[in-house]
Amino acid sequence: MKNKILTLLLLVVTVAIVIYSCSKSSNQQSAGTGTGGPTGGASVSIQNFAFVPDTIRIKAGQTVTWTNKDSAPHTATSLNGVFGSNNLATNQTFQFTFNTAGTFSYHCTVHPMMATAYVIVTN
Ligand SMILES: [Cu+2]
Repeated sequence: MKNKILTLLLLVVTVAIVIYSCSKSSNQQSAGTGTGGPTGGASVSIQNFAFVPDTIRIKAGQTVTWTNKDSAPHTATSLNGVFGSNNLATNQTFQFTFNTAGTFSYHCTVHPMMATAYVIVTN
């Protein structure tokens, strides 16, 4: 009888440890997916044929870095010619520094069906 209780106790502790370590590792994953670079810029991922996030706000003088997370090529191309990347392969990046305030809309020239995204620059 005492052995049964000890075995049960051991089982409960083991399950508790497994649940704790699982929740701990998922917390670490979500902590790593923040936006905003370390040097006062911002980062945009291009994934699943969308710019994520689709709207970012930065201060004049800050740099935006786009990273293509898809296997398909994409571009980040300003609608009014302010900036434009080449075709970005998987994990390739493109950077542009916005020195003037305004709202800059951009899209992907490879995929016209991809939604337009925005960089909002304030002073
Ligand atoms: Cu694209």
